[in-house]
Amino acid sequence: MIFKKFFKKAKFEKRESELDSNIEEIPSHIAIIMDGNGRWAKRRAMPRIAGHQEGMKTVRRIARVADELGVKVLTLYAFSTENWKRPKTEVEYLMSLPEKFLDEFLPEIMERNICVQMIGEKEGLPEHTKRAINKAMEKTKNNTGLILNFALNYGSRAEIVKAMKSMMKEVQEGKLTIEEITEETVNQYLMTSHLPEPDLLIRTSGEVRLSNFMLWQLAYTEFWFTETLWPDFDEEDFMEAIQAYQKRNRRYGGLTD
Ligand code: V07
Repeated sequence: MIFKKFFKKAKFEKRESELDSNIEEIPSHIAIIMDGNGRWAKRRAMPRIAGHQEGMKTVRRIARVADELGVKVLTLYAFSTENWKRPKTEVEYLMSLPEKFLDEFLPEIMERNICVQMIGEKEGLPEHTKRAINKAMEKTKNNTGLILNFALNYGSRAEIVKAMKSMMKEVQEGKLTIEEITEETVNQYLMTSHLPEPDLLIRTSGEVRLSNFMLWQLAYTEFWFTETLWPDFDEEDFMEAIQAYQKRNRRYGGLTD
């Protein structure tokens, strides 16, 4: 079984069998707010960038397990439009991470048939960051496995404003009438138009808010929060979140039956 390698310890055997019997309920789209990297470093009296570097290793681990479990889309909030307010050195380091990550992980991404995508304002990113991401997106565009979707320079309200502007432009040009506009129309103008809505949102590090992340898309999503800091988040935590999702889904199923 594909779960075996993530559940070596006996105490997880029960959880493994529960997941096994619910393989059809693995959430198709999981979105994660990867919080707590700075705090992880601070607790170790290390610089914040050490936390970001450790957080990048977690991205690799979780992308692997998501792929193994058959998750279709994994959206990771890597950099918000608010993050530009951080110290210049920290922002510069963060903007070097996509290159670092892809230098090391792109061969495995290709082996695993993973497709790299991005949502957010690419134009606001430094040239070298854009280049690395474009290269990875181009190289993996025909891969049919897991979609590894990075939210970078992303803000949900800005996304909605942009969508409204292009929609209204179409109205102004007579290509769309106000009467025709439905929820599906609005959806088509968002950066996620080609993706299913997230089934499960995970936020690490004990914060319980959305921080301008996928406000429209999360309307029906199950939320799961943990105190665990992102660099400490592991395969078992990820499975625990999926299991909580499956339990809630089963309850809901019972009520509607
Ligand atoms: C970043 C590591 C994870 C914790 C959160 C903040 C720091 C991976 C990427 C990345 C982005 C695009 C891409 C490939 C990899 C990344 C930023 C920060 C800005 F195509 N991790 N990671 N980008 N952190």
